[in-house]
Amino acid sequence: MRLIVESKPMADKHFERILVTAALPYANGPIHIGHLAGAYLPADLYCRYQRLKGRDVVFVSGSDEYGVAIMVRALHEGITPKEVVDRYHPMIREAFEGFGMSFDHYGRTTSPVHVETSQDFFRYLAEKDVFVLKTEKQLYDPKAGLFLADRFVRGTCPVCGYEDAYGDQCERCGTSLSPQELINPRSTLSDATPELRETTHWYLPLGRLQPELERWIATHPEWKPNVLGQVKSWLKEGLKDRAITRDVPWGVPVPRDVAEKAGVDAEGKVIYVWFDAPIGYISATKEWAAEQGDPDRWEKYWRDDRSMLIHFIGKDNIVFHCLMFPAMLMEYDGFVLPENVPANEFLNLEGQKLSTSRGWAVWLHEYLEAFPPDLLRYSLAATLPETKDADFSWRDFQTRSNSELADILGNFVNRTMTFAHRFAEGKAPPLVNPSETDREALERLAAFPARIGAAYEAFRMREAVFETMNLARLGNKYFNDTEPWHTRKTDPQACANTIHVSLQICAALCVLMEPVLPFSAAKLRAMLNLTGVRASEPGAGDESLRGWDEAAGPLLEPGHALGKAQILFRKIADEAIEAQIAKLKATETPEASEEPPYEPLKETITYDDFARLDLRMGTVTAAERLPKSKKLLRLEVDLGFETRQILAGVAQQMTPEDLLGRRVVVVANLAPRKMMGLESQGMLLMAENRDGTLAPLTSEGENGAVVR
Ligand code: B3M
Ligand code: ZN
Repeated sequence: MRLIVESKPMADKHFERILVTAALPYANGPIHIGHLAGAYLPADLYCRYQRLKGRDVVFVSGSDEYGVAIMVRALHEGITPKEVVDRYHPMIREAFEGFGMSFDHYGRTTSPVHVETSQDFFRYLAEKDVFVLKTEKQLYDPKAGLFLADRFVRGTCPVCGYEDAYGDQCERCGTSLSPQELINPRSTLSDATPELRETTHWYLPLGRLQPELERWIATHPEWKPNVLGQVKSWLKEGLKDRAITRDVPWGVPVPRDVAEKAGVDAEGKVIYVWFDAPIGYISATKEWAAEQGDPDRWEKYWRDDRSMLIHFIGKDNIVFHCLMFPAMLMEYDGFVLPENVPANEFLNLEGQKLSTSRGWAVWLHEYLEAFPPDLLRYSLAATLPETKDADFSWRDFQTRSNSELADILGNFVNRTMTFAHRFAEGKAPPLVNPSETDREALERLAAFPARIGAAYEAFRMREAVFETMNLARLGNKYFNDTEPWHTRKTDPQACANTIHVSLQICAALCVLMEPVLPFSAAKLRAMLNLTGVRASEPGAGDESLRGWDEAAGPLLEPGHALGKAQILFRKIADEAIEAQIAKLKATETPEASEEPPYEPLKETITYDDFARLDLRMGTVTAAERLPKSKKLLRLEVDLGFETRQILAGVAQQMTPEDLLGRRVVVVANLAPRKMMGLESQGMLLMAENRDGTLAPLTSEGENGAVVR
């Protein structure tokens, strides 16, 4: 099969097959509507459309199972990274299935094929001398015995002073940082102050590759402006070499032979997740080919320039798919480069940013318990964040479902089926002496496949969906204009013609709505008893069948017997929507659902170590702020046998009144220390909660009593 892509920008290129990828979601949690709207739904719409066109499409994705995101989740839950991905990978895969994501293969990056493929890729580029080795000082946690990846260091942002900035970015002011820039850095693993240690890593020399990347990007002026905008700003800033290995215990190991040749100890070194993850697209294609019983077939999609590669991603992944991965592919000769990267912007929910940690999300597996998948597919597809951020709201979802799917599309199909069964014996009547209105309706119908198709080809999914609904609108208008409820009595042939034309519109709709509404299309297919038509599922692209283009002409022969009528879309009641809104509000947790970690235990001590402390009961008899100090309170504590002056560093958490009169435990044999010109003669014991608040240790014991 030879396919010629009709959309303008690609008019001069001839492709024979299409390889579509959708970003690999991190297997560190379930997925939500934001994921769907960013990459998966548009990719699925595109693939289903292309399959209906009869084109050779392979659609791959998979779970991204390495990287710090997974390690953080594992630490959080107190399980191993492997346990994390084994929990979430099946969950994600099932949610995708439930939404009809028509992957030809959905893989995972812990698969042996993937590990080998990424190691081979790394090895090939290493042997070609593409990489640069650099030995540098990096932050190391001496307590945990680990080099600290960006996310494992927190400290004060040098730009805005936020005390909890990550090593790679300050979440308050958005500045991107390197861990060394943080003030007072600390390890989130152990709270230790990281030290600088030498380590050697492989770098992808993006700086050197920039001119080649620029030349290639210049050949794609047709890319979406939001994508080109980001790419150009990265290029303008000048690409920096990127480390593509890490010292962490979770990832694809750096191949030993490569390390040996370079004279580097491979122990504990893994390939950076953003190097291996996009290779996951290749591994998934390999696994797919093997499943097809044709293991070499993946090369046709990756290493033949008649193959068109399209990456569907969210906007936060642009630099990796438009610059870094293409650079890798360029250096590994013979690979195709992406023909387009139609990245989407972000989806908000009820006017607020989606946030996993705050519970502000609609989880796909939960949605599926309440509503059919097609309703969300439609609602999201109609409002995709294609050029700017978009908002999903439950009310809008209800309106789209009720006023568009049920009232326009469902209603048109329902009227047509009812008339056909009641007044045409459940068959498609022949068209005899069609009126001007009949002919015009058929002519206008004929234009739809090309019009909707052009929108899909140009990645304008919203427009494609809008045009699809316009065909149902056309159907309703035609039905109203021809008034078959009158002609049924006055002019039976005119009524039969209305039924004929309406059924042809239903059949065309059945094909044309399938990308966005695959489950309902299958229902409609059964209702119409429509056979001999291609499906949009993987492997269903039989060329001898009728498909997208044939939807322009009549799909139903006169005399064709219809199936039973069913309801396509049920209306959503207000209560069902209110329940969703209430649920969202209820699960919304305050900002810090990312709960502060428990402090790790200190090393074991003997009883003798403990017995060296002299702890005594005392009563706070005076407490005051020190005018020049933000942190210190000056206390007087009565120990029974004497009174001590103690400077306590608690002024940010407590007022003098909080402590005055309290019975407290004092470390009585702590060496005195001068602070702000005053001597502190001991220390109060306090419990420090994980949120940083303090509670003094107290007891009923008399002043001077020994605590042991
Ligand atoms: N897992 C990041 C993300 O989920 C990453 C994408 C990989 S695509 C090769 O946004
Ligand atoms: Zn900041």
